[in-house]
Amino acid sequence: MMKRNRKETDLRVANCGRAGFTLVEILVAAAIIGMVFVVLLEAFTVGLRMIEQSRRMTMAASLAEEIHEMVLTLPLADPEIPGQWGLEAGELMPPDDVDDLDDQVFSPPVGGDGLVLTGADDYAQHVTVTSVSASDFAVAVADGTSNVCRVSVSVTHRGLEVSRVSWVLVR
Ligand SMILES: [Ca+2]
Ligand SMILES: [Ca+2]
Repeated sequence: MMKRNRKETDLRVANCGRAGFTLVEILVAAAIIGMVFVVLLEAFTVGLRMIEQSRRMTMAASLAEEIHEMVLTLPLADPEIPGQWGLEAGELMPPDDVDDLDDQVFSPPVGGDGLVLTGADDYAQHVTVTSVSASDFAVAVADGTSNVCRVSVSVTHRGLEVSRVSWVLVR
């Protein structure tokens, strides 16, 4: 009887040595899990930031395109008062010539039809129109003295520029 009890005790002692984890092992495992969690959280945050940045750039490109559509069918000079640069007296948006858009800021942004777009209140379209030389589009000339102009659109989100595009119009 004594012999059997002693054997059982020896077995239990031996099993206790192998089963379970030590405090050090648990702390090391917790530290590793913590580090992995921090890395995953950081990757997730960076991913979200990139998605948001991509969404803003797509929206900015779309808002610049709205201005492009707006000017496509407009004459360079006003049909009634062709010699004046900018909005003619008493005129309001939408424009009836391209130079009406010079130094205009649309906040909230407008569509190609001049109507305010919904769902884009944090964005603004800043438009400049510059006359350029017909022989060298990189050379600016006095406003209204050329049949070529460069239209530039800067799109901002909460005051920070997201994109800037420009194109040349020849009439
Ligand atoms: Ca006009
Ligand atoms: Ca005008």
